[in-house]
Amino acid sequence: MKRLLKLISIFSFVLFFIGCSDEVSSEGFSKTGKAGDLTVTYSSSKPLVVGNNKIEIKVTKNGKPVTGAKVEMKIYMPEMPGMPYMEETKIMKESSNLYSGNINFSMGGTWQVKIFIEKDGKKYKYSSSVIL
Ligand SMILES: [Cu+2]
Repeated sequence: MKRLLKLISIFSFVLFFIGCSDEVSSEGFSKTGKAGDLTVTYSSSKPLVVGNNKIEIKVTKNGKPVTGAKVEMKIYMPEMPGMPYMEETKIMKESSNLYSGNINFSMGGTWQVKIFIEKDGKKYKYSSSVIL
């Protein structure tokens, strides 16, 4: 019994530290993935919150920034019991190799994220998700 208590206290101690280090590293937010042969990174200088978030999207091809593209970010949450389907779509504004805009996550939970990119008549889609 004593041993079990000791194990539990060590375990909660470790959890406490995992929790703390997570907070320290979540200074900002950033996720990267592929959309065809493009690399897409969407990020925020602050952790994502329920409400408004300034999102910056970087699009590169072979390490070089892709400029002059049409970049659209869509977030949505499927319908749930007692909660309707929610969606927001924003056309991101281009400036100094970044595409940015405000995204409003209207509630906590898992949001699906789609980033649509149109460049030289070609269409790309990056799929991701975030948990708030
Ligand atoms: Cu919801």
